Amino acid sequence: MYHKKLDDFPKDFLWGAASAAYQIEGGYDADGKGASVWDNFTKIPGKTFEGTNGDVAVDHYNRYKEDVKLMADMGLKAYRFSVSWSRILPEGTGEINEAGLLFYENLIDELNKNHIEPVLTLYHWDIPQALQDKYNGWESRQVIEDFDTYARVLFERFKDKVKYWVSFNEQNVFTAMGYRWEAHPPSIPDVKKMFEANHIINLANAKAINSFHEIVPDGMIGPSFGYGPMYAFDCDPENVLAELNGEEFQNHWWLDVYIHGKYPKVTFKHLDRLGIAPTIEEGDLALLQSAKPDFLGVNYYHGGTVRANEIERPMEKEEADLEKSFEATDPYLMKPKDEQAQSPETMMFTNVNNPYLEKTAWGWEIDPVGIRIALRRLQNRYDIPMMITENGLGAYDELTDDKRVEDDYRIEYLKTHVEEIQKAITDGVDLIGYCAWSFTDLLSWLNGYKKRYGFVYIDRDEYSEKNLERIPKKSYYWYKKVIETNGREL
Ligand code: BGP
Repeated sequence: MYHKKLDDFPKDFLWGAASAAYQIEGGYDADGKGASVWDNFTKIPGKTFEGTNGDVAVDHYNRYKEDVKLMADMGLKAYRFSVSWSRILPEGTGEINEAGLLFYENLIDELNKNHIEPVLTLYHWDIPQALQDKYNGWESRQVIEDFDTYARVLFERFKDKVKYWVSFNEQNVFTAMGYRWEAHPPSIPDVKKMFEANHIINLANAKAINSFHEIVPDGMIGPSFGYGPMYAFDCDPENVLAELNGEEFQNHWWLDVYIHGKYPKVTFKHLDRLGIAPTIEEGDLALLQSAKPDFLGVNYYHGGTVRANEIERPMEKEEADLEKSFEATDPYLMKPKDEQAQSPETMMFTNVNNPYLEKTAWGWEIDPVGIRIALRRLQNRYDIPMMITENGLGAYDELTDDKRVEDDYRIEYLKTHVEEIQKAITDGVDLIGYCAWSFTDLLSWLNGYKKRYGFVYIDRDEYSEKNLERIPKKSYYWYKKVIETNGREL
């Protein structure tokens, strides 16, 4: 849609920035904190870049006041952060660690005092190690109860201080990274387990949302989903079908459950035929349907381009051979079932390069129009208020001798994305806020400290904590202006 004149951003638009506990806090065992799976995983040789971990991270645990001061000076309207479960319940369940609660309470008070809306994420990937040891974490239904207990502690304590809550961060990412790609804990390559654990997380999400509505009736809660819109490689109908498959398998598989409480039929049937669909017990669907998020958090970095997999269109000879060796040409018979089950998307689509898009230094596509497409598709399908809970550029930054960071590339990235967001709002999308990733530089889960995202440079690297000095980058002053003018000056 072409607009001659764009709408203004809503008057109370939440211009924000985001972070996650493990990536910024440090203080990994301070004041009674228990270990999380990330505390242990990062110590396994070879798992992270140069063996980096979050033991100290950017020391936000000790320097939160200084960080909030920088936010306030910038005029930030919202700050999204996550709570570390094992700071609150060191064993995951049982005894509450008051010192842990107090840390977050002080942070929240500091934010409120400075008129910065806290956006609290309950879970950003750091389940207590104790629960992993006790019953394999997200693989056991016991975790539904335990997560609810943890969430209730926070709801009760902060119900009058925090209005916006995120339940789970990027469930699609942490389940796939943990159970398919061995890149995150628990590092178990088992697709069946991934779908089982994912279903249990859906139930935990639903139960916690219901508890929230009981305890914090005036607040708003929703999951943050890592959404990447799928594009068809071209208008070959086979490729359009592949796009449909990709969108359903990669996105609707989670989003339909969050918003409508049910799994998309085609993907469910596909997974069922491969023997990897989740086990649905009596009462599960009723629970999923009873929980309605108040908004959807959207983390947007890039989408993906797909075309039909060759397997769907066998060559003549292969086809003939197949007919000989199988009674039917059912594609499900082409490979042994358990092999297919390891990569269930093979039959649905294959990822290809998008020739129209440039990439970051880490190979992520840069696609500002994609954020508008994402918002439009989500508005269209789910019709729910949304908040961009992450969006940003990971880049190498250089600190000059006179302590400046001229990150014009980051400004360009954010500016082009915010422009597309404004178009989406003008189209009619209901967007309540935008949280850039991230406020300060922080630990990139697998890429150490050189893949930087922040508005504020942190003087440390993989090899030394140096002095952890905070240095606002050029983008910090750019965003300050954006906020001041409510997006009129980009
Ligand atoms: C998202 C995570 C964030 C953050 C971001 C950038 O998936 O929710 O926690 O890490 O990606 O990722 P990376 O640090 O790998 O570049």
